[in-house]
Amino acid sequence: MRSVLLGVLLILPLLSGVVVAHEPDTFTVIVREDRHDPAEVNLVVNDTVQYYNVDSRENITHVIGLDLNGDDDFDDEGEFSSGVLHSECDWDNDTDCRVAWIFVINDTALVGNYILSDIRSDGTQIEVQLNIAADVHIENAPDIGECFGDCEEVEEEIDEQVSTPTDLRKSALLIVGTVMFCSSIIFGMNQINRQS
Ligand SMILES: [Ca+2]
Ligand SMILES: [Ca+2]
Repeated sequence: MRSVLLGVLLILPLLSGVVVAHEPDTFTVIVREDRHDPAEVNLVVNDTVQYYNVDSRENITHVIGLDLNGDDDFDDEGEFSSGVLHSECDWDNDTDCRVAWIFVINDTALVGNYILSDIRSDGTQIEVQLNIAADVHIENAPDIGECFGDCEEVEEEIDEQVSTPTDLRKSALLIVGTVMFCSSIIFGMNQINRQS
């Protein structure tokens, strides 16, 4: 049992090494009065993008998001947004005020190419691009059921482990039967010896 456990423990790092994960990155977009720098961002799932508003025009705020139905808001099904982004905040008096949208791409359902809208409080808007790719890097993964590494030994160990009570009972019966058979032969031979 112990050796089986050890075998499994030795195999686990091998299996986990098959899928090579992408190191999460963080991208920064500067939201300006007339444009975003950069205007297009390419991400992989688990990355983060942060949109910083530096448009310091008085009383002008930005809301960036996905407006799927083009009605100039972000409250419809499947839409998402930054919320209102100010260029500066007085956090002592307004803890909800935001100057940046930190968007963590932590869901594979977000994979896709999006045209986001940056809608300003003066009614103007621009479009920017956000491309999110799946984080899939499978390298030389064996087919299901295929062996890799030193698996012959492990299979034997697993076979040992999966001996069922029925198998054990059969073995016990076989041993008892053999012993009885041998005993009867010895007994019979003794009888023959005595008679002769
Ligand atoms: Ca909408
Ligand atoms: Ca709407």
